[in-house]
Amino acid sequence: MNYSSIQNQDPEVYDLIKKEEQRQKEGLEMIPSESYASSAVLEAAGSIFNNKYAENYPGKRYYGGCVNVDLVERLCQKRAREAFGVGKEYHVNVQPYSGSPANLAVYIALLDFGDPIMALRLDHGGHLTHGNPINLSGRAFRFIHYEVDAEKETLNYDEIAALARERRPKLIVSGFTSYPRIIDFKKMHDIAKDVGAISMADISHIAGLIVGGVHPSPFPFTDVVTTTTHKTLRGPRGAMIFCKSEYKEKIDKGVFPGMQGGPHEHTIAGIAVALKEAMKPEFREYAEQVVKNSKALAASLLSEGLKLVSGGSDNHLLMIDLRPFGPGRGIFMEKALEAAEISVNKQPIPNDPSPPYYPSGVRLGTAPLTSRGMKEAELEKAGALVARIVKEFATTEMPEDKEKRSEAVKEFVSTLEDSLVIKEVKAQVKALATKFPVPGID
Ligand code: DSN
Repeated sequence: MNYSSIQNQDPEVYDLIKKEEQRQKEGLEMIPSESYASSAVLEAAGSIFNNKYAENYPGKRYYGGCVNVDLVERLCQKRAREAFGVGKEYHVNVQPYSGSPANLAVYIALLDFGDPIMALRLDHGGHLTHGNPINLSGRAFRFIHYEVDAEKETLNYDEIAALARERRPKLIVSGFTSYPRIIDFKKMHDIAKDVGAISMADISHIAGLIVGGVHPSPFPFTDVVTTTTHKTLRGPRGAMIFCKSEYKEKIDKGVFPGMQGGPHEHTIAGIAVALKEAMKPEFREYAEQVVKNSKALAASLLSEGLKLVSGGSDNHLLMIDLRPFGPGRGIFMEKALEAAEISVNKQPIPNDPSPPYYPSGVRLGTAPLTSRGMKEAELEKAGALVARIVKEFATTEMPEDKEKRSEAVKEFVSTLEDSLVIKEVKAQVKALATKFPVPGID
């Protein structure tokens, strides 16, 4: 990317962009909700479509001068249908600013406040907008949470069906934020239909895997499908809502004017570019490699004696269960790995004894490294580096006293600078990372 104008006009922001470039190049980005967008996607998302107001939908805007944004939005909608292999039986709204407003727009469009909705519990892999009490979704609707199986830590469709029959929700959400296994969207849809509920799939994490043909699709049966566009799909930070045609009017009204004002047409242009890229054969290869890389990473971590939620991964992500070391240690691992330039995020795991800010797991994903061209050998190496840090630092105890936790984290971080293990791993991380170009940077 060429940042010469920023360099001339705003050296402070320019310096931060350059530092972030360096961080993204020299480190191992392993956060499963992230990936690298191409230069073409970044150019479109940074384009002069940024300047245009265009409330409402193509052909019926509240502003003049929408000739080009109408075309770009329609192009994006057409490509979205093509990429996901759906016909006119589905409408797609490409205006949601991101995944959270997309999910909330669906709820307010199709339900009344207080209506019952079923979704997966947050610490079992669900998202904040899947009814967490501190999120608007959980405050405005009556969520009934299902769980993963206590032993296998995977979805138990019989239990979900029984809960649905007992509680009669009006909408059932499948699709998750932190679930490392294949989701049977057809079963989830059938469970919803059995109780007269709307089926909704939030495919934000796995959209790229679905387009790439390595995860079963929620189409052509699921009533409503939401997705962000910036995770495995590698677009700009935005979202889309697919719905069966019968819900078109309500969904469009739910997004605008129900939830949002003017759409971000520059983002929509970027999504259009990303969708074109996602239909190329190279994208399918990338999606296949993402899954192979997750399996290689899982095998590497397991061979180091670490425990993984559900025992492994079928998609782009996995979670290390740190409970064998003790509860609440995810934050220590996130900090220690960050000190070695490996980016992961602390993550609640099923039946976590600790709260979400001090959870007992870390979550890792393979999409960013795969988009740099890394394969199984590199992911095995990355797994060994992660395991070295975990085994060295996960023995640090998290105080039971809530008041003492933040101080314990500060103290822990202060010890990392002089750690020889961190220094060694960081050098190996840099050697591994810098062998591979970064889309959008190099
Ligand atoms: N917060 C995102 C994630 O990291 O999974 C989902 O919105």
